[in-house]
Amino acid sequence: MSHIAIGPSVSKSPFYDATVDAGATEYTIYNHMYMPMSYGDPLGEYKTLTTGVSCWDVAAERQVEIVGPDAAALTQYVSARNLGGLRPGRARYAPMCDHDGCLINDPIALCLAEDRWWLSIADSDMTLWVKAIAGAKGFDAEVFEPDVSPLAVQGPKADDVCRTLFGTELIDSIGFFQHRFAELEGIPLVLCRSGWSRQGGFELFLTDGDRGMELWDLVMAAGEPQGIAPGTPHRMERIESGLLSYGSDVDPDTDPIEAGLGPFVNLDTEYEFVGRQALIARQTDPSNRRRLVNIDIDGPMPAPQHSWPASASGKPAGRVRAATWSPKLGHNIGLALLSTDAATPGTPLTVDADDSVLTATVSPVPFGVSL
Ligand code: THG
Repeated sequence: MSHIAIGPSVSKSPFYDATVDAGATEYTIYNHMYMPMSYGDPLGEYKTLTTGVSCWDVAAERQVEIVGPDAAALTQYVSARNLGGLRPGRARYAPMCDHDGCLINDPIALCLAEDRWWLSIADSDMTLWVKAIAGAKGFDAEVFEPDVSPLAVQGPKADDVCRTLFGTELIDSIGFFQHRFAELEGIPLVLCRSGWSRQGGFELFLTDGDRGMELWDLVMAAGEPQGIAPGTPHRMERIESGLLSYGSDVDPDTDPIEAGLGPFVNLDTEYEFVGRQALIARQTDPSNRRRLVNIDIDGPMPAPQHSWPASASGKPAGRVRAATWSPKLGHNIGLALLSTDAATPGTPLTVDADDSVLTATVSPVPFGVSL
């Protein structure tokens, strides 16, 4: 069997050795970095995440730091969401588009200070993009990738663990998508109530990459009474919860509204942002528009390694972009990017899943809302 070579062009996170010691069995490459995907027990890890608390190395969620007099204006110009009123200590989910109105990343924008912002990115090279936009448009701001590595503490017991670490007063004063500069035994970090699950919790944005092992050990020790275990962003939970995975769920010609991110995009703004005009034009041309929908899949299925073609009434309808077993529903579910006529609830689909043919049905409402 062939393996992917471990080489210097892909970097290791400050928590990498801790994840190896903790028994990570699978890594993916995300933002040119190894990111743990599994510790070998998907259902056990799902249970820990949904009933207890788990600790994730998500250092591969890199930051684009934007600093300077035009930092706020530049961050707004590259964001399809209105960031007006976003004050220091607050964050907002802010999809980014190219000039064709297509989604190129779906970061969380964190306002650290009026003139200092982070875009906490999904898997695409946004430092290059924002730097290029800044240079081409003459924004007075520095754009770079800082030494910042998020460690996520997620699950219904995450608050308890974080109270042990940071104190009840601080933890209970931080609302959803709010953040504070904090320290843990002298380890500098930004503490944010966020994370890629709907189970609640925090992300600890470590700002000194030499201290990853120390931070990991502190979190694991503090979480012992709650039975904290190492985990990873979890495919089952995130599909059940309706959280978008930019790299998996969309293709390069998908706009944020097709991807279901309409509520996080503002087209009626008085200012320009990259892709605004194109996005408006796409809305007025419904002919080839698509929609990312949830589907229920009948019976067993092979493990998906890439997207699968789907058809409705014998005609090509789009592709199944992601699929998983749902512990909550007790059957397989997925996300399909379909032409709008095939995307109506109840539409029966035939899915060409490698060597097997599956049947599926478009679900009535997004899982994130219904479950
Ligand atoms: N945390 C951090 N960086 C990240 C992610 C993260 N970068 C990559 C990826 N995840 C970015 N994508 C998302 C997608 C969804 C959410 C966060 C990041 C999310 N969405 C909520 C929702 O859809 O309900 C809240 C949106 C809102 O109310 O604004 O949390 O997880 N650091």
